[in-house]
Amino acid sequence: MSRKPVVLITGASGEIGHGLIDQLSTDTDRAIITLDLVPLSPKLSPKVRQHYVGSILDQQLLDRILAEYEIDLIFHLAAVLSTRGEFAPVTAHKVNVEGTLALLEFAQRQGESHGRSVIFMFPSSIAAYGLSGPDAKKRAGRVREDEFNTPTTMYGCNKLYGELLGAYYAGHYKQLVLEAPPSKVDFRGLRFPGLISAVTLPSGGTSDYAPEMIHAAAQGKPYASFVRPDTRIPFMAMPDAITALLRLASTPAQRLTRRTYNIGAFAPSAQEIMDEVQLAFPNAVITIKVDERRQNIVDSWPEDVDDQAARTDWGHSPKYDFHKAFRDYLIPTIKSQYT
Ligand code: AKB
Repeated sequence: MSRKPVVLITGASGEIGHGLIDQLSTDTDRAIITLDLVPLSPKLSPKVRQHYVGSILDQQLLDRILAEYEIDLIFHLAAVLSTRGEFAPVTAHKVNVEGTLALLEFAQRQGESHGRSVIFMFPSSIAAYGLSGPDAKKRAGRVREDEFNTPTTMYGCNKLYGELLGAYYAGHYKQLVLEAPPSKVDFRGLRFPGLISAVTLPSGGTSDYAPEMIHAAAQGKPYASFVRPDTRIPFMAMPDAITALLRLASTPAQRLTRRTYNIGAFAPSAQEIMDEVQLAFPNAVITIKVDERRQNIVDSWPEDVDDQAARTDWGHSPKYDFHKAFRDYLIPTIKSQYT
């Protein structure tokens, strides 16, 4: 039992969780507690105070955590991604919407119990956008947060609604109830581009062609890209995604002009990614086998995002551009991992 402030990470065993736990555990003042459907990897376990194996939809489990810990920062990473969500839309809605609602309510109750605001970090996605196809995408160029909010995937709809729910809890919670407790949720969302990690592979996403191509080449396995070579969406190296989460979480609330921010880094075409992978792994066998349905999803996401608000308000400044991400992070780390 601890009454010291702790950080809660849901979906901790996923891609972002790995990097986030590594980084957060270097801050010895704040213990980490985690929640996931599966146990944490042996490498991560020693870095957290307590790991709960269970579902974010398990109210009894959330009540137990509420009673045992004083939480003032939540990274709500648990989600069903865009490809998997199309095969199981009701499950995706349960996890992505009902799970987020349960966690927002949990944050409000935590805040009421200790009297301080709970910072609620929510990874949203470029899937919150919906453009009508490659031509519209080309015309739109770098999109701003409030444009084209007409997603076509269950995951995108869920993320966009998650942003709205967060803004509701932060700004209008029980607005008609006289003497209702004030909002205790300080909601902060980040619309992530496709993320590429050198140490883990994503599962169930539609931006997965980039990380899959790189990891396959490093292992000497052939890879068939499921998108056309001219497909372009924004990507980011995982260390920059972790930095962005931590930087936004630690920015004083009065500096923030939005609840959810775009963040970008680089926006290569699939062909440019293939060329870079081929350069690093000359024997790589990469072919194209377009999956029209997944292609349609990627074609509805923007070519790039306008992240000026994030740069101005809290200093978003990715360390890795496209070439640096490959040469200084992805290729050396992946090579050492597979050899
Ligand atoms: C996905 O492809 O579902 C995610 C995303 C872009 O949010 N990686």
